Amino acid sequence: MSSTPGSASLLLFPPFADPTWPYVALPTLKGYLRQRGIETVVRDFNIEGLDFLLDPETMAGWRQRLTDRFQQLNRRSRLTLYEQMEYRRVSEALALDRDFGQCAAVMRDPQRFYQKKAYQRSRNCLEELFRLMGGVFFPFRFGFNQANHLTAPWDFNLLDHYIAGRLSPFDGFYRQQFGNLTPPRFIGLSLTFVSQIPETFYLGKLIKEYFPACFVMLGGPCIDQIVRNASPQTVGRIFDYADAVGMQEGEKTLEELLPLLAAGQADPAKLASIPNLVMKDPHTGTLLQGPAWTLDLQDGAPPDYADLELDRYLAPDRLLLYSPTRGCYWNKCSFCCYGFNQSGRHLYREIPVQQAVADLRALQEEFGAANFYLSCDVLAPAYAINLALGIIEAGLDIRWSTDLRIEATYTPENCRLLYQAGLRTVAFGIESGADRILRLMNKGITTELIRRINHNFHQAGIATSWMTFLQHPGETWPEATETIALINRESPMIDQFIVGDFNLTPGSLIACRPEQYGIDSIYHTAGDVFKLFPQYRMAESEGDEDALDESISALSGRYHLDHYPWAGAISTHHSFLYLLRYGQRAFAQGWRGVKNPVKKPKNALQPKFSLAEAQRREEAFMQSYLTKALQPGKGGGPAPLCYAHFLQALEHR
Ligand code: B12
Ligand code: SF4
Repeated sequence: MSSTPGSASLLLFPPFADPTWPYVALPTLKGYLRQRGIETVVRDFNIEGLDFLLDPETMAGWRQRLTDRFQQLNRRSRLTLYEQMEYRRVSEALALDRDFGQCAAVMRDPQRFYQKKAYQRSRNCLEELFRLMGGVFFPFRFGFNQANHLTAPWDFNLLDHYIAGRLSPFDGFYRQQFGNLTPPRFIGLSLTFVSQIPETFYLGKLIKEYFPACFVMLGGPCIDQIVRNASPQTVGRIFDYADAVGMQEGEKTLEELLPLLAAGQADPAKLASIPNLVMKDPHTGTLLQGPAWTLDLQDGAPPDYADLELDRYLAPDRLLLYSPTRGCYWNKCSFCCYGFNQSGRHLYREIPVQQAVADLRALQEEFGAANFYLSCDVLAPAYAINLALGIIEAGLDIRWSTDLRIEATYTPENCRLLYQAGLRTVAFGIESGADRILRLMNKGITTELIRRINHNFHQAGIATSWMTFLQHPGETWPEATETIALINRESPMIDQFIVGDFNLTPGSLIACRPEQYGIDSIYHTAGDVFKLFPQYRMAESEGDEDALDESISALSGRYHLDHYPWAGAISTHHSFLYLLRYGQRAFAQGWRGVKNPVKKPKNALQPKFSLAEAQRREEAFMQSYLTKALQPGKGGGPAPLCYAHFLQALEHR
């Protein structure tokens, strides 16, 4: 047996995630391992699987399923509430007669992508694909940023139901792939986003079914967060789906693990000493965890995208992600989990500028990409300026986008330099327009500084995006209004913005010291075994919610705003391309809305039951159910919401 594993080691990126560019983690791991003589193969099932969903044969199978189910339900004399919920979705899905493959083709077409009407039709059509899937796979819902149940969070009950029932939309695709694969020795699954949870666990089980001897490992920020916050019992159960979990950064873990597996030396005692690796002792069932390890970025290698078909992504041009820094140099904001993170993972680190410039040049030459997204928490201001100088000096002709903090260093002159180096869009965590709230957040910026620095970027020709949110604990209504007023006043210099709502992030300063922020209690729902969605209780502040909503709508109406991954959302590939093509104000005017024509399919089936009535009943039930299901138990215990509770509530209504 050779000491370095060959293509026997696969790194897989599961659906559902952004289909417009390849995510950076697995190419980063591949590049690092390759430099050390360890070969791996990266597969992006997120994008490969999308082609499977769009395949006319898949669609024909789904249409048949929808028709059969519709006829079955339509024959009944009455429907239960749950059946009504499904019936409505199935009926609506049957009415969506589109050529989804053609819609995806528009996204890859260098002319039609930039025609706003064609673009929006294609975007709407792809959203309809997910509505159609909502009928086929009821009660599950999917999107490029979501994969969830109607209402319950993913717990093991729900996951097992999903897996045992072969309910994944990709089931056929996975089986095709695994059926043709030489048994791999190792498969690493990257669980980065919450929206990848069901497919990751599904794949874990399926891999074991096809390749019982294969070592399956999970890694990535989402599974890291789960293992850090969930109970030991929950963590223990993860090993029913995988042999090990890689916490934090995976470079060293795989550098040590893969040669051991290749040499057939995978005994638990050896594996348990591998950095960042967590596994279950096969004899005692206790959890074993290797020492924590963080990458010195000088030892990193550029991401290796060679295994990926870059023109398969839903965009007319190539854009690559590159992470020149890791962590945040500020690390203090109250609501952000990096600020209070006990691990070294979010320690701020930088790839030396000369190395980063050489990496960008190599990526440009090898993969023919001139567009980059610097994918990291933030660049320190001195680093951003030096990187710009390095790019200019090296004569690199690239365009890029990234996140920066508002800092006094970004003078008009420095912003011009950044523009000259190719920076075209920047996203700022502005958070609030009220100085008291910025102080409460430990944000280290003031509204005066925000205005001045944003102005400098905008004037230099760089499109600026503001990320803000309302309802930080302790925020009053007048303070929320100040945020909207600030965006309003500065809007001639703001090219994109978002006004979100506060979400309590596990591991943040607020989550760790809730009493300091006026939070009475933090609890989870019973189904949130992964502890991803903390709920909290605090005294509510009084205010005119409708007036605030109206001012946000009025402000939003002046822009073209959208959600991930579309043009109009912040830091997306599509927005970047539109800003490059149409300039900084590409989204700062409302676009004329485009409605896709409703085409009734031939031989449309006639629903016997009223869909409007089914919707009314569902909404009424959900409202009353959720009001109760989200109430914490006695003494701040979990709220009852979970898959089993939901099914019971339906039965007993
Ligand atoms: C840049 C960034 C973005 C960019 C680009 C995202 C993209 N799709 O390409 C933008 C701004 C668009 C974005 C959007 C979103 N993001 Co974001 N993003 C980040 C950020 C700041 C950096 C990511 C990065 O490039 N890291 C550098 C790479 C090299 O590190 P890595 O991915 O962690 O990989 C390493 C390890 O995790 C590990 N590893 C990874 N996979 C595997 C596999 C194995 C087997 C092993 C052993 C190890 C391993 O090794 C890798 C190398 O060291 C992270 C925060 C962070 N610091 O990680 C959040 C983060 C990834 N985003 C997050 C979220 C929530 C989102 C959104 C869902 C936000 C929203 N509300 O819509 C969207 C989703 C977009 C989508 N559907 O794809 C979460 C994900 C976790 C979660 N709870 O879901 C993070 C972790 C932030 C957080 N703490 O909440 N994001
Ligand atoms: S919100 Fe941004 S600046 Fe603040 S600690 Fe988090 S990453 Fe750093």
